[in-house]
Amino acid sequence: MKISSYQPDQSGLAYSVGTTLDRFIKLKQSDFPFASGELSQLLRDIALASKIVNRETNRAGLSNIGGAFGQTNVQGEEQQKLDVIANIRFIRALSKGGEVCAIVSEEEDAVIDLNNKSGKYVVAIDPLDGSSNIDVNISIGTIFSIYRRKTPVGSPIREEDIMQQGTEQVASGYVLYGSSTMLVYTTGFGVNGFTYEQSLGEFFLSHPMIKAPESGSIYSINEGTQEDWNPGIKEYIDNCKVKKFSARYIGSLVADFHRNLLKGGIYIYPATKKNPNGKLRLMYEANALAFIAEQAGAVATDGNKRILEIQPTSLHQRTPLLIGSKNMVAEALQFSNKTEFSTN
Ligand code: FDP
Repeated sequence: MKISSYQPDQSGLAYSVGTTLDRFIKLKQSDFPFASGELSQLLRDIALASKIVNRETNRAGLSNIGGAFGQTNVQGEEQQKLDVIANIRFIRALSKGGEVCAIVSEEEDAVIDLNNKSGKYVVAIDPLDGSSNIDVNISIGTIFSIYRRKTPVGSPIREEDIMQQGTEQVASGYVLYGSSTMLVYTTGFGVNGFTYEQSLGEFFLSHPMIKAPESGSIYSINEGTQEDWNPGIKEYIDNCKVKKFSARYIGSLVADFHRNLLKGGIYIYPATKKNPNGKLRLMYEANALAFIAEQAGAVATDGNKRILEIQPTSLHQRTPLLIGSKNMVAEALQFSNKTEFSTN
């Protein structure tokens, strides 16, 4: 019997499809000194649910799942059918996996206790962000944060398991359902992005070790609300215009954040008269993106404080958010610090 050792193909006829998310997660499991594979499985559960949500969003115009659901969520916002579907899909995936004990979701008033005796992790999730863009074929996203519970595994869930600062996240990420679908995540060892290959049904590593440019020339803010901003923010944006920066605002946080992360830019959702504490939610929007931003060399603040160090006091707490390239956020703060932001 002849045995020859494996030689990678040199013909160039069959290009390599690259590293799948599953393989990458497995390779990186050893980054955690006491990893037993649960966090890896949890990330895979999220990826699976995101593939299903991707399928639903892709055919939303064809099936009867577009439009409003006819109910409002806890923040009084009208729920879209796809908001509800995504919420069900993610909660189902997380409850079946066995790694999660509790879930905080934008679509749920209360913490969901999964009554899972072996679950070590708490997940905070915005199942479908940017939902006002669903019906008009514009990018939307999913945002998630993962925490390790503080109290012993198997004991009843307590407030301290849920109300953790962003610095305690063990992983966070987002899925962008855009011109291509991407999953970007961090476990505190850099940020990696994966693009979904529809025909193979797999995410492949496409953006290894993302680094945010330190400066940029894109600013993203809803300028329609400018009469309600503090004067410092208005001055900063006026200054962006003097510098002939580009205004880019999709109105889907994930999409606006992702573009600025790759190209260099700043996203601002300030305190306004209508939303004196900002509009975005600390626990399942700002914290997750702040962790990613910092891991990529960018920064995130509420105007006074690092986002990751804000102590949450309620599940659906809002926060002003300035996030993006280091130098741009620093400059925005110089302008905005002339007046105060509110954080509670
Ligand atoms: P949406 O209300 O459509 O879900 O998370 C809230 C969010 O979208 C962000 O994705 C988006 O950046 C922002 O609100 C848009 O708010 P405005 O319409 O006030 O600009």
